[in-house]
Amino acid sequence: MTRALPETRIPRGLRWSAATSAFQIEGSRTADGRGRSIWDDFVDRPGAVVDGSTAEPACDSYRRSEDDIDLLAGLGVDGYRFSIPWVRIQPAGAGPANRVALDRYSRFVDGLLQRGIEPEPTLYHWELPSELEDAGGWLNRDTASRFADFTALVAEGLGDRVRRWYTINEAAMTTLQGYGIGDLAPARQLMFGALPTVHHQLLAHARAAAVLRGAGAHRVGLTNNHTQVLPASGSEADLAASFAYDTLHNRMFSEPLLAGAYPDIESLGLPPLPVHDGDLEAIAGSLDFYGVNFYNPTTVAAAPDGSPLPFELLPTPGVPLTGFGWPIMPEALRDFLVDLHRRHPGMPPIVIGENGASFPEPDVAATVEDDDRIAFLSAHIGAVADAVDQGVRVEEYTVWSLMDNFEWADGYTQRFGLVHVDFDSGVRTPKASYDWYRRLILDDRAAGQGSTR
Ligand code: GBH
Repeated sequence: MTRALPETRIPRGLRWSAATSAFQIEGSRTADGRGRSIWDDFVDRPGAVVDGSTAEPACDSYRRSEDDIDLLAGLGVDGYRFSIPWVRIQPAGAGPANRVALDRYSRFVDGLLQRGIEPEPTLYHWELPSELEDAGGWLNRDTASRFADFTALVAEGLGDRVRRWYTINEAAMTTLQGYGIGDLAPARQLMFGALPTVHHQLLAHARAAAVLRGAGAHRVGLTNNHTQVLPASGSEADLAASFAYDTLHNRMFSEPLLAGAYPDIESLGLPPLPVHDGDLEAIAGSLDFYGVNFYNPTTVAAAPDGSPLPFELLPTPGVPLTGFGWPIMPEALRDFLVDLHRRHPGMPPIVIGENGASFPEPDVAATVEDDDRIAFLSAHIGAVADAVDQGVRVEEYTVWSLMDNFEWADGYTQRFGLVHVDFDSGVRTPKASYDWYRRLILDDRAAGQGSTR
């Protein structure tokens, strides 16, 4: 059978990776003394997850990690972005390391290295220990210090072999959806009362980065979720609303890292962030790479009268949608990267920490032919190539996700994987996109032979 695959413009010289996060794939939520996190509390609350699923056993990856390594080796990626849950290492968020769990990740790191895959752990992919949430969670400045303690334990156990680290995944989602609106854990609805969590997460990142550097890490970064904001019209009201949304979703998280200061959120009528002397200096100098997780653009209009928010989010007109209903617009990724680089010309190299899409997949036979995912990834990799042509420095591209997994409040209803997972049997079946990505990586290596990477 011949299938027409899209021509992909490949940005040369990049590292190619795939990503997952622990809660979304591991299962075994009580194994080896694992403690409880805000996501255990979330999924155990009836009605919180749309399909009633509980991330158990998910992909069963805590036990099937050899299968995952085989898949990664077959794919031929340079690196694997996975996460190490705080509650497996410090079940109650403080105290000595749980050796059994730390040894398990140590063996996993060795397994990756033996197959030539660079381990790229994330230290916070949303699994805050429940005890720390009870003490205020990310509203509490002390959580940043606790995170540095946890980081020190992991660095002690793995720092001799792990060179690349991600600290915090998508602080914006935790602030806006976790503490602001409440559709992700810890499901609080504080609206703008959530804002201190921005600063405490960035501070946690900075403290962890210092610990990792002390332990000999070569590349330390974090990854932010970004969206390209598209004003619904050129009206002054829509432009002002777009500026407010861009500030809250993007710039509040990027500028302290890239410019050493928060944007002026007081001018939007918001309270100042709880910044102490020295914090901004620590945050600004903390990155070897800047992670961008990109899924879609966001169309923004002025808020209707009486709205509690200074903007309204609208569907993006004239573009196709993913299975999740997210607008597909690859050029928005190019424009985002070019704008960011133009505003911060001296910024560290960018890593695309996540990019991908869910599409409806009724059964295995149908799922393996996922041309829609291939088209999505191909167009977004092309958009990265366009940005690189315009002078943006990008060093790595990461597909979300290696395999179908537990999509948070959406349970098993959204499949993002290059590999199909049967959540009853645990069986993994590579999709067409897996083979496509494998060949893209091979092509790029062949094209780059003789040059230094
Ligand atoms: C990431 O979050 C997470 O890091 C990862 O764990 C998760 O599995 C993955 O992405 C897929 O969701 O309604 O059209 O305005 C993604 C953050 C926030 C990106 C919501 C898309 C809404 C699009 N997402 N956003 S739309």
